Amino acid sequence: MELKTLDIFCEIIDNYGDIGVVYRVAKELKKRFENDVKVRVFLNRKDEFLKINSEAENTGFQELDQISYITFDYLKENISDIETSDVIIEAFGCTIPQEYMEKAYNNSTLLINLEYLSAEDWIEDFHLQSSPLGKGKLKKIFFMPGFTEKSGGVIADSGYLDTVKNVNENRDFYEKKYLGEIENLENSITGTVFSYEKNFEPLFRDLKNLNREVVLLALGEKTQESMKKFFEKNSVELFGNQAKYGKIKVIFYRFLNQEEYEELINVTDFNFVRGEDSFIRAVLSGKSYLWHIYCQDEFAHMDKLNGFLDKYKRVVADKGDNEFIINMEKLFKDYNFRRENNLEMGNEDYNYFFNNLEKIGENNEVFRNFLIQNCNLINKLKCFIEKY
Ligand code: TRH
Repeated sequence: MELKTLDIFCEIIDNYGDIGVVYRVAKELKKRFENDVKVRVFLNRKDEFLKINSEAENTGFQELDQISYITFDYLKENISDIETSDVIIEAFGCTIPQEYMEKAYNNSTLLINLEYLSAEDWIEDFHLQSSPLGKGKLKKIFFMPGFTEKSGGVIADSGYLDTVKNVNENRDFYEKKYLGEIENLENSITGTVFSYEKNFEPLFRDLKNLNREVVLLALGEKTQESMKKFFEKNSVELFGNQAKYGKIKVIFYRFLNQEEYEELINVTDFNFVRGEDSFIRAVLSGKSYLWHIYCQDEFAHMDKLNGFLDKYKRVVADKGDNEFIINMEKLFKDYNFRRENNLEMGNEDYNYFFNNLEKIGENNEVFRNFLIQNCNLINKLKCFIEKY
């Protein structure tokens, strides 16, 4: 199919991942389809979008970098003037407004349900399977992101890969931009922490014993609130946006727009990330990272984590370092083992991580290169649409 129009629907429930993914996919598909594809993004609400894109305004319809961003309310009010697109992407199985769907059944060709990232094996069987809609000529298919060749892959957008390269080639510039206020930067280990509710006692305990200058950039409200709990308990005072605990300095960083966040995590030595979009950014940076996975009922998040660890091990196993695998697997599991997002104390021990940042980075680079070469979601999605 020669794609001329593409609409992407996004229903934000909470957090930033849904819009984070949609914003990224919209920008990249606009760039990658060589003909002039008209791309529109429809959103149920704007709050999170306003935070990750500092150019965005609080309005029902706006155009940013040749992509239209339209609220569901605006769509419903103006439905008689809005035509549906050739291809529709419904992000994470969201509910597309009925008014739009009624028109789409007969006027659109393909509805792609772009699902959440999962490392579990069963997704390969579902990837690109169709599902009847029972009306009109519109066909629905499932697109299943994952970590294998047979899955939909991960979003390795050229915009982000260019950022990684650019930051690596211009380190001094970006260090000044993001870490300029840090004294003794050359002798410090720096890292970002972006998490859900978490008890940071084990992290501060192990970092204190490390006896090195460490700077933690705490990102997002949940991380900062969780760290504040630790500070209160240990009588650590916050001066402005900074606190000191032994040789550890914590900076409560402002919320960045998405492009700035991408730059920042490529300047620091390690990154603790959460959700799926920041996780994949960390994976594609090839640095050391820990993933705080979104907690689900009945420990479903642990199945997802185990799926990821299996895929990771398969790729890096050739390096033959058993000690590395055992230690990292244990830390990922301990970091995430919880029934719900709360401040329950975990069993994690960070010593291996902080003593082996370089080695972890080397292994992560192998995994990153494998994903870029074999599991690029954007290439797969573009190819699927073109062949359809
Ligand atoms: O915000 P998240 O926790 O989103 C999650 C996931 O989407 C998860 O799959 C979903 O089930 C759950 O919400 C409800 O984490 P994630 O996916 O890492 O998205 C964060 C986005 O925010 C990412 O695009 C990076 C961006 N970001 C900024 O733009 N600026 C910042 O300062 C920070 C910390 C993040």
